[in-house]
Amino acid sequence: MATPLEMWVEEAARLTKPDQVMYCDGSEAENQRIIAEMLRDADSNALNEKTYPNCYLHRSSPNDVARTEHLTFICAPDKDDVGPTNNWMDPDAAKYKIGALLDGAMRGRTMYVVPYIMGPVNSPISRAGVEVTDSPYVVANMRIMARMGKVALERIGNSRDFVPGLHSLGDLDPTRRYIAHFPEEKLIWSVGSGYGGNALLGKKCFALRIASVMAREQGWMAEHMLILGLEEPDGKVTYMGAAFPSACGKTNLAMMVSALQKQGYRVWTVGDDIAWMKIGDDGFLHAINPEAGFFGVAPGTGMATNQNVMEALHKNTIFTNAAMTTEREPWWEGIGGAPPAGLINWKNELWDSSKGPAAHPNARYTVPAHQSPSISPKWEAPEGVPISAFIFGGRRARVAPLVYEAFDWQHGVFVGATMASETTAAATGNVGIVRRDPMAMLPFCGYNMADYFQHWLEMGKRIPHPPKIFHVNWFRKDADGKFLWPGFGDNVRVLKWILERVEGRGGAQETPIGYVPARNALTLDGLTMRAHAVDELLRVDPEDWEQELVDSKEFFQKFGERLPREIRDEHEKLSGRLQSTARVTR
Ligand code: OXD
Ligand code: MN
Repeated sequence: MATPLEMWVEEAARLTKPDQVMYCDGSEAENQRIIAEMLRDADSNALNEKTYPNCYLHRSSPNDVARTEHLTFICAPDKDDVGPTNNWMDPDAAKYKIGALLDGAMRGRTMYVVPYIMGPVNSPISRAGVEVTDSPYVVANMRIMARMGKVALERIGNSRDFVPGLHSLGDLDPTRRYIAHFPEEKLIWSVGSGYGGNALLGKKCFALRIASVMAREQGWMAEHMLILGLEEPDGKVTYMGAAFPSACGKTNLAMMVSALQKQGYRVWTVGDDIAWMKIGDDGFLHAINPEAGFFGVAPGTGMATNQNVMEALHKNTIFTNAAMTTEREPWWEGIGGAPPAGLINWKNELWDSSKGPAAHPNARYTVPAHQSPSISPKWEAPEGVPISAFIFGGRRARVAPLVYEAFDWQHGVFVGATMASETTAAATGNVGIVRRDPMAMLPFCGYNMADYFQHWLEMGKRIPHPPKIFHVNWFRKDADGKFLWPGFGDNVRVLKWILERVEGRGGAQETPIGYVPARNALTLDGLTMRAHAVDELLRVDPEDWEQELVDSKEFFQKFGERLPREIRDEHEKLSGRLQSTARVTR
């Protein structure tokens, strides 16, 4: 008798009509065959075997270089369940419309069946998925990003306990591109794109959009968060989850070489993008990283900004839309040094400065997580790691101070819900526009965000030892437009203050928006910063915050009556605190 998995694969094959169907076992021999298939495509190259063994460069279609949020849909029967921040399609209408594009889409191609596990193989928090795809590039990436093949097939066995995902490159025409999620069925359909965030279905589609729905139904959390451990001089490690919008430095923070390493503060990486969290028997929220690799933004990454990932990238890595040197090594802006002569840009042309950046601003690397020297010894712990702090953050030239702590969980949920950030190249559209991005989940929440805020509020009541909640902003600028804070390895100074607050130490000063570090509470030795820059970094300007309240109110109005009362209350409380501060200072 066919298993549920086989039956679903047959159904997908009946629709897409591939020439052949190949079940992937995840073995090295199979990987080499898949890579050979990928290289047959003119847009993929093997890199220098000496300096980058087993590394490849893939160039995508120039119209397919980032996530396409306007083509991403949540398909639930009731539009209100999807909410005002998601694109909605009726499930039957979506099946009809996208089904027509998938009909025969794999003719002349192989359908690869990729069973995978999101999370450590033996973790009770992990979940299985099966992606069928006609792209060998996707298979090779999935093998890095998830535990793929035989292990997953064994876990799934005869059960129906997996999230099915059907992916086809289609004809890569953006007018025939859809990334559709069916939360009721826990099903994903993606057609017309080979870009990671649209095509590696375990990542954004399953581990965030579908998992966020499962998490709400089942009482856990699926968040767009890195997970790091901060080690203190006595060897104790405290774990934190941090949510930042795409391309705001999550990977760099998670893999940071600490500026306070000599003083015994070291950062360990558990994950760089996604956290799945459940309440453990000890009353703490326990987090696993559902992924097995890092799909990170390459431009801006160099020895000075992320030494750990640079060391990790020299083997078994797939680069996407990077430039290539005459030595067949990958290159991008920010890797260090001037562009070498003879550079081939991401469009496979001989580069010169008139052609813009040599690497696409959203060029990526896909690298196995265990290759990072910073990988935590606990990164595959089946029980996950206990989380003591949540950190929200964004890219804000103004308004938000370097760091502040929420008064309590409910206020912290409000802080997360009012998060905003300047947009980046990780999604198509304008770059540098401030947009509201609650908990960095705006593009990734699989249901109505008002209900998502409610879920956060409920979780706070259920977690006996909830994480303390903080907000950071590494990107504040002075009047001349220069960054006030050095960022990168120096961000550990902020993590150290957060740790001290978690431990009940750490001086703080109360402001209307929360607690900021007291004067001298941040460890700044070894940093040459102008004295007033620190004051400027921690300044809370009531006028800026009044404006912020106007903007967030406008955003919240979209949710109408569905917005939780607690969020409205926090809004009013903040408004009251700002007004009384203004009265005192006037
Ligand atoms: C990512 C993203 O790729 O958030 O992680 O876009
Ligand atoms: Mn992300």
